[in-house]
Amino acid sequence: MAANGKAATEKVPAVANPLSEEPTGIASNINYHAQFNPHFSPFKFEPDQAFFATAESVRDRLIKQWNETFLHFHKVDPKQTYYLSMEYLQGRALTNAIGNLNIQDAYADALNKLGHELEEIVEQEKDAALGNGGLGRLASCFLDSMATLNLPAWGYGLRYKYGLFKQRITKQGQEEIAEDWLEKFSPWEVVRHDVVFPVRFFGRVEVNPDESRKWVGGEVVQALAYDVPIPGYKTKNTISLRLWEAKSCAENFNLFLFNDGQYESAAKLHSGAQQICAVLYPGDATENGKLLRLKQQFFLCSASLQDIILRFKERRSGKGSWQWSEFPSKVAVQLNDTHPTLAIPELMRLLMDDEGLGWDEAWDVTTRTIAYTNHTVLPEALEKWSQPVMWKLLPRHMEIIEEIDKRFLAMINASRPDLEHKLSSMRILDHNPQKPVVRMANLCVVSAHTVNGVAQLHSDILKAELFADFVSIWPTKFQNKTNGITPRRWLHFCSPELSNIITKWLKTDQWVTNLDLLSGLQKFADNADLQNEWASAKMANKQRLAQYILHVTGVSIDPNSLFDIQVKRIHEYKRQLLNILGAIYRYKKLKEMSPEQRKNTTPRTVMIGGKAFATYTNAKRIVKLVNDVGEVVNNDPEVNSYLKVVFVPNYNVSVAEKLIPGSELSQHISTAGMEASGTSNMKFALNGCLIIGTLDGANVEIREEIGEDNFFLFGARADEVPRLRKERENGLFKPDPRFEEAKQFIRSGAFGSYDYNPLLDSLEGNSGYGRGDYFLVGHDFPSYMDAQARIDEVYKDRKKWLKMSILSTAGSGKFSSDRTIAQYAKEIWNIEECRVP
Ligand code: HBZ
Repeated sequence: MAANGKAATEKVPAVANPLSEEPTGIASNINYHAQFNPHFSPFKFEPDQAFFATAESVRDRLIKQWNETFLHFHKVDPKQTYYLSMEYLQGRALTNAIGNLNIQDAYADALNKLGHELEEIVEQEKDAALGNGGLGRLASCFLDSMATLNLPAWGYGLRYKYGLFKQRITKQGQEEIAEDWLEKFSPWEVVRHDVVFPVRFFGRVEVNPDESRKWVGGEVVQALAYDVPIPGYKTKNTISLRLWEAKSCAENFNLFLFNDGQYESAAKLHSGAQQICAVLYPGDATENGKLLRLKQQFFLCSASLQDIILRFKERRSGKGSWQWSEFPSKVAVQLNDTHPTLAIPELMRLLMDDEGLGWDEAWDVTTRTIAYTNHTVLPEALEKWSQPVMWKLLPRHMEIIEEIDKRFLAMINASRPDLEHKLSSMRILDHNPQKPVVRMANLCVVSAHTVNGVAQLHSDILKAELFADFVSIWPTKFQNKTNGITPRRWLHFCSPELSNIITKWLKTDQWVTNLDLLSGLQKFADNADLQNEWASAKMANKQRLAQYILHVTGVSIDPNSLFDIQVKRIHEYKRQLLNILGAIYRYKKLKEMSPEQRKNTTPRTVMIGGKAFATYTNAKRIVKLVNDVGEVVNNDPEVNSYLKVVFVPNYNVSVAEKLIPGSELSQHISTAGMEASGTSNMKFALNGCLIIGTLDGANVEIREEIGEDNFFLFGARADEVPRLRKERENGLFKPDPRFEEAKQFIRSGAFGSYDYNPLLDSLEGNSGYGRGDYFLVGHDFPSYMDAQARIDEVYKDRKKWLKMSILSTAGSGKFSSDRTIAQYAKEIWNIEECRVP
């Protein structure tokens, strides 16, 4: 039943006019889907059903643009980019789709006619969380920009049944629950039963009389395509995210065994195939389910490359004769970190064994096609695959990798004898007898035409450290592409109030696709009218956020307090522990103050959210600590009007869309040199939120852009970190008394009886990463607290704070993913706009 209590389906006729732009026509079309969708009873029209019907009606119009885009690309046959990523964090799609199509108002009216509110319907959608964190969300922002810039580009990924887990907070801390995002179905995907490719595992290599080779035997799994439309903003161009699902073929079901009553054996190959896309790999540097993960990676690479090659042939054959050497002028493949590295030997195999090219020709095509992005310097996140496992699963690919390694070795020996002593660390194959492995990053660096980092500092570190020896061989191979975020999702749609104010003051809405225009706000930063409008938009967002926090945690927070937020994966290098230790110290001092003294402090609400990997013990302890601190502080009537500490449960894309617009201060406080870029820092800054941060990742560039006076800087610089760690090891570190006091307060049991000693011990002596306080929480604590004290003071000066807030937004133009993608297009992919007329 509709929200207004009437069976709305009776009032509005069901007419399928998928392209109607006015509310009545849209309402009819929604109604049509509500009545004829086989998944629901036509007699009900409750919010979830209304969501699916609305989404399907939007999909109708997307499909039209999508087909036109596909046909246009086919006709023009431009060079096209294929983005290969094991992760996409798409979040919800409805607001984004109607926003990009510029039909939000008509849809809101249409839903009203049907007795629903758009805001309520939007909340029915489950997040598509096919990613772990920053790397996956970056891929999704990139797709939005590729479509918006009218670039011929597609994404390829895997259709996991279970994406990132749902986080539930209990007395014990974090609990992980499988999240079935496809529980009902996804209204956005279109299954392509005609797009199926075989993917082989295991088996053996046969050598033919002419020395050519063939990979045979083993198991074959079918890759079935599901396409998700990705609309650009105010353009017809709608590109594809093609997600592969693994299927078994009927021959793999053993009817003989089944009839013999051996049901499990009969279905063994079948269920093996289903496992491949069952769950997203729990990323962020962990050891897990190695063989399955390797299978997933190969599955993505093999299916995608077969598809790409087929499309290349189809498009070329329409143009008369063609040659394989043209492939790199028609195809660019970008590897999102090393996870799809197997695309390199797989492309070589397809070209040599299936298409009959010789090594040199295949190598030339492959290396001119593939480029690689690195997203981390953390040693534990650099992928290394066991050689024996690889020989078993992918024998032909290991032959090819051996040959690449052999030729690389020969090249060095012939041309760079000075690097001979470096060869053992530069080689692709590490023949350490205890643990022989394939170094995937080295395979990428040797084979890709371009290697890039994701922020200037990170790219510099890659060149100076991780890949320094390779730089001396190929100095021009290495680039920087500072990350970006889509301004559509991360400002225009998630904060319509602020977006309207910006449009009003800039007298144009062009900033939505040309974010540099935001700099036009600089000259109004002191303007009292703008400041008042800005403050009231921020306040509205804070109030909405406060309602949300109350709803999900039961904690009531004061919208007049400073909203201080840190949301990201929980990891020791991201230093949520530094944040909570600071909050604990603040709490202790508040307790020691007189009521009069407290009145002079700046009231704060500290919000921390993020998921910890299930077996990362210290990360889970941090989650528990934040919750325990919140329990004590929020229930302490003496101080709880001056400080609240809230753990925001189940942080994901749609939660971020609620938090970021309501933020005033956000924390990006990783140990310098460890966060490759960070992207939430950009989202917060864009929304007028001030940053407290270290000189790490993209913080460096954000500070440059918005001005150092508008950034609360603290902590060691990346180039000081090695020395500080040494000093610490040698017992030369003298802790700040405030740091000792905060830790001691936890040890005293102020936050309950849970044993936090193992966590606190990681900040002392010889533990953690083998050395005490590897992440330098102790070293940075005093400068962090000093920066926090500056923040408290500045916040009291409303005008100054608002000016800094406006300047943050004004200085964020560089961090549009449109800028990032335009740079990839020009400087790496060599592709051009291909706009649907
Ligand atoms: O990529 C992140 C970086 O930590 C962050 O600084 C950067 O902004 C972002 C986009 O460039 N890296 C990840 O998110 N990494 C993973 O999620 C990951 C996933 C699977 C793995 C290893 C890491 O096996």
